[in-house]
Formats: sequence, structure tokens, C-alpha cells
Amino acid sequence: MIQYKEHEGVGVMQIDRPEALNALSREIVDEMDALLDKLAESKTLRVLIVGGTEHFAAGADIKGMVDCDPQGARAFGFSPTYNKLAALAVPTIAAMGGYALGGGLELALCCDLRIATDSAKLGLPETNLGIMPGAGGNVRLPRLVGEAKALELILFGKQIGAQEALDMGLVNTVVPQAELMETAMKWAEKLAKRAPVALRTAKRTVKKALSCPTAEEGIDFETEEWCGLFTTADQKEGMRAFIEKRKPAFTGK
Ligand code: DAK
Repeated sequence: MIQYKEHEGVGVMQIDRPEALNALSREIVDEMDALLDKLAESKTLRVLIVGGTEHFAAGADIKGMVDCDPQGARAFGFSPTYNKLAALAVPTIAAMGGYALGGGLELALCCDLRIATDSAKLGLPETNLGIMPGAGGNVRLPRLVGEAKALELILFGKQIGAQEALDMGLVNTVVPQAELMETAMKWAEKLAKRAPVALRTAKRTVKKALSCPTAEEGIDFETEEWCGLFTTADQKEGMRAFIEKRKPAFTGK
């Protein structure tokens, strides 16, 4: 149900449950959880692509939730797993085709970058079901697109197309369906060749800064992290390569 392949530092995790438009069952999320635990410890992973087969994911499995009481709903929760994806040190890219709805879109919101196909449909339709987003959607979406646009999507439970998603900053780019995985791979390969410690530090710093109560605290954190990069071989290599007018060969040290 979860497929995983890794080649030269680029990992591809795909949901594979086409008969239900990749609706996320408890089992799928448990598999994802176990995989993310391994990936968090990986010494080889440089970039992770998260995708679906034909569709990204049409949300959490409604059939598995319909009879839940509050305790059962809590046990169905995806957030501990989604938080593991958001906390991965390496850059992550969501490659979204078809439907990315509800818990599916919330999964993509845990990634650093999002690519959608021109026919993709995105949204948080939970209020149509008498619930609300519950796997970070109320928290991550407004940070990305602002409060008003996030509430428009959540309160109307509407699906939007890829162009509208691009216009509001929900996705980074839109590509034809046939070019989705190729584009995601190109981005990932490019990132995999860049200085890994610098990328991980930048990701950590941007995330930390977003949760700092003041800009000053964020900037203090940034300064410490920035100075720390001067302990790395990649900093020496990157700057020497510039001065020597050659391409840097980063080692990740
Ligand atoms: N769950 C279960 N099955 C689904 C599904 C879903 N989310 N989405 C699609 N399917 C199944 C359909 O039931 C159908 O299966 P059969 O009936 O043929 O067996 C098959 O996939 C094909 O779907 P359709 O026949 O409906 O296909 P259409 O092209 O006509 O429509 C659609 C596609 C995506 C517009 C439609 O399927 C749809 O509206 N699906 C539901 C989308 C949705 O409402 N998603 C949000 C789900 S709620 C939690 C936190 C968060 C969450 C859960 C817990 N805790 C903190 C505890 C997340 C909640 C959600 O994501």
C-alpha cells in the first residue's frame, strides 16, 4: 500500500490504493509511520518525494471513520505520522496528481515544496462531512496561504484547481500530468547535489523562525545556525570553489 524506492539519495514514497483513489486507511498511515521512522535515521537519503499513483490521495478513509466515537477518532488520528514527515531533516517534495483532498492535502502540506498537475484537484472538504480538517490543515494551510484564503477553502469545503492553488501560493509549480514525476525527480536530483548540511540547516531555520514569537528570536537562532555552518567542509569547499572558478564538490561533511 506504501511503495518506497531510493536511488542516489532520492527517495520516492508513493501511496498505492487506486481502487479508493488512495484514500488513507489506518493501515496505510501505519506503514508510512514505520517508513518515516527509518527515513529519519537514514544516512543515504538526501531528498524525499511524496506522491500517489494516479491520484495523490482523496483524504482519510471515510468508511473507516464513519462509526468512530471520540476515542476512536483520536486513535484514527494521522498527526503523529504527519509530524514525522514535517520534521524530516532533508528537503521533501509533494508530487500531486488527481485528487489531493482532506488528509491527502494535509499530507502534502507537511512537505517543503509542492508540484501539482494541471488537472489536479485540491481542497479540504471535511466540513462537507460534518467534521473539520484534523491533521494539521487548520494550522499549516493558513501559514502558507494566509488566514482568509485558508478559511475560504475550509469553510466552503471547496475543491480548487491547480492554477488557483498556484496563485495563492499553495503549490510551487504546475505541470502537465505526464511530466509530474519527471519534474519532481529533476527537482530532487538538483537538490540532492547541493550542500546537504546547508539545506538541512536552512530548512530547520525557516521552520524554527515561523514558530518564534518574535523576529528577533528567529534571527538569533539564524545567527547561531549560520555560524555553525562554518564548521563544515562544505562551507570551505563552496567558497573555495567560487574563488577558484570551479564547480563545488560537496561531501555533506
Ligand atoms: N474514503 C473512502 N473511500 C473513498 C474516499 C475516501 N476519502 N474517496 C474516494 N473513495 C472511494 C469511493 O468510495 C469509491 O469506492 P467504491 O464506492 O467504488 O467502492 C472510489 O473511491 C471512487 O470514488 P468515487 O466513485 O466517489 O469517484 P468520483 O470520481 O465520482 O469522485 C471524489 C471522486 C474524490 C470527488 C469523491 O470520491 C470524494 O468526494 N471523495 C471524498 C473526498 C473527501 O471528502 N475527502 C476528505 C475525507 S476526510 C483525523 C484527522 C484528519 C483526518 C482524519 C482523522 N484525526 C485527528 C482523528 C482526515 C479526514 C479526511 O481526510
